[in-house]
This record gives sequence, structure tokens and C-alpha cells, in this order.
Amino acid sequence: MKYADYNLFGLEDEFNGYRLRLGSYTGTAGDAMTSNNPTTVHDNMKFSTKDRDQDTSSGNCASSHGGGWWYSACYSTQLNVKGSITWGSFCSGNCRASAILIKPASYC
Ligand SMILES: [Ca+2]
Repeated sequence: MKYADYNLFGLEDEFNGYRLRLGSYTGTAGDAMTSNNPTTVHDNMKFSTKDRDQDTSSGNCASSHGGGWWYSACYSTQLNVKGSITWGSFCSGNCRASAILIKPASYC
């Protein structure tokens, strides 16, 4: 079992496509959400679904890869696909389970 902890998890509003804003990473799974590769990064990407393509690909990543996520073109992590969970170099479609835990925090 491994984990990735981001000290901030924020989403912009609907007008801004529910763009993901992550803070600093600590953990053991690797920082697969904030890749320097613009085709696989997730931080600062809008949320795309099959019927609302907001990714940076010419295609539709949500249609091609099993559903909604903060795609670029397309992904290095994918936690939303049953039987095909991927996290960077840690696992490629063969992680058994994932959980996203979010704790409310106050802004200063
Ligand atoms: Ca697209």
C-alpha cells in the first residue's frame, strides 16, 4: 500500500471547468499528478467527462479511457476505472483499489 498526500486539494468553479489545484506532494506512491509532461499532467487540468471534453487532447480522453477525470492528453494516473487503476510508475492498470480522502481546511 502506498499513498500520495497533497497539502491542498482545490477545484475551481463550473465556469472554470472544475480545474484541479493541488498543493505540495509528500508520500510513497510518487507525485504522479503534477508531472512535468504536459500530455500526462493532472494538476491545473479541467475536469473532463464523455459529454464535456475539456482535456488538452484532440480526442476525448474521458470517452477513450473510461470516464471522468482531470485529463490532459491523457493521463499518468487514473483512479476512476474499475479494473484498470493506474498511478504513474507505481502501477499501470494493475492497482487493486484506491481511495481519495479530502479533509476540509480553512484558507488563510
Ligand atoms: Ca479533447
